[in-house]
This record gives sequence, C-alpha cells and structure tokens, in this order.
Amino acid sequence: MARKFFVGGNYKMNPATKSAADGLVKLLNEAQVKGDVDIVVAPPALYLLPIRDALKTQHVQVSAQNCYLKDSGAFTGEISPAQLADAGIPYVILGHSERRTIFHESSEFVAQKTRAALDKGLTIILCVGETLAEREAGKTTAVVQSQLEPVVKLLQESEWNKIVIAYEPVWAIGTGKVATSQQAQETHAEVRAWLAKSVSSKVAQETRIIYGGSVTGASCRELAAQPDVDGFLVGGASLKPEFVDICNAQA
Ligand code: G2H
Repeated sequence: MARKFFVGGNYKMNPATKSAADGLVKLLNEAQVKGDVDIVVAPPALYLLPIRDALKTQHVQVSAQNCYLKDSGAFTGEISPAQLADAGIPYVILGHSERRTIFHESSEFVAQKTRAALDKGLTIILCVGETLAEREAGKTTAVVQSQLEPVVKLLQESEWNKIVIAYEPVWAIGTGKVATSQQAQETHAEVRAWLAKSVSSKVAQETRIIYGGSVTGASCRELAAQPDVDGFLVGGASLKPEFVDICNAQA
C-alpha cells in the first residue's frame, strides 16, 4: 500500500506577531501544491484557531504542538485533548525533543498523552530521535525503540492509522545539519522493521515515518526519494516560502 506523503510545519514559538502569522497563512493560501500530500501546520496555541479559520485551502490542516492528559482541571498553562477535539483541531505533535529535553517529558509520559489524545480522536505526530552522543555510541536504534515501546504498550493495532512517526535526530534539529538521505533511510527502515516485529507487518507497512531536522527546500528532494521517508516535519523552513517546495518534494 502506498503511504500518502505528509508534510508538517512545526512553527514552534513563532512567529512573534499576528501580522507575521497572517503572512504564513497567505503563503499557504497561495501555494501551488502538486500531487497527493497531507499538509499540516502547527502554530502556537494562540494562533491555532485564527490560522485554521483563515486557511482557504483544503490542502492544509492544523495541529497543536502539544497537549496534556486530562480533559480539564487545574493544570495551568496546559491544553487538553478534549479541548482540541472540541475546537475541531485534528492533529497534535507529541514527544518533540524540545518537550523531552527542556520540559523533561519522559517517553512514558509521552505515551500516556498519546493514549489520551487518541481517546479524543486526534491524530498524533509522534516525535522520536537520538542525541549526537547516542548516535556516536551506536545507540540510535535502541534509543528510538525505547521511545516507541511505551506507546506500543498502550495502543491497539487498529489505532496506528492515527499515528505519524516523526524521526527527528536531536543533532539535526535547528542546527542546519540535516541527516544524510542514507542516515534517514537507514533509521526509518529500522523503525519500520521494529514495528513489524512489535506491532504487525500491516502497521509497519502503513504507518508513515517522516523525517525532521533542518529540512530545507534544497535537501528535501533527495530525502523524499528514499523508500521509507514518507514526508517531513519542518521547523525553521516552514516559516519561509521554501515550505511550499518541501510540500512538493515528492511531486
Ligand atoms: C525539528 C524541526 C521541526 P528544524 O524540530 O520539528 O525543526 O527544521 O528547524 O530543525
């Protein structure tokens, strides 16, 4: 089964003003998107609804960048999966390395949030990836598997169609140092083989595994040509016109 190409734009804590956010919407509304691709942009929570409502193109959907576990309650600063679902936000990014590192989110916590988001019908862009020290120590596969294992334990096989795995090596994030197409392909293939063993061959074949980490308009085509690279999660370049080129990387 062919996996549909997927391109996410992770705006992180950008842009700094609403008028700059309007510029990003204009870019998306005017984009010439070729081919069959899921495009999902993840603005800061403050801009989720205005951006969603200003998008005139059917090609683009929106995602939250994070959520908590509970439906509601005394959790200052958090957004719940129930609130996202109620607002009609279809996607949420979970487990981004900036959440794991800066906000100390464990793989178990990310798995619990994945469970909670699935229970509300959200689709999860689930981020995993190793640090440079871990890669150099030959631990890439073990680290990525250890991040996925708690999720595997909490999901039914039938729920994996609501998961997009984003492989984002930490050393490539925001550094300008993109993984080579060979490095990305190798890890994606290992993740897929591990899914076949740990969940099922159907899930391994159908789950999209996208690459993130300093993807640009210049690097996207070679990466997209790899058989196990099903798209991208784009940070810095999602704030620039080249994001459209990345959306068309497989066209
Ligand atoms: C990795 C990526 C988006 P960037 O975090 O998730 O960001 O493309 O800026 O490295």
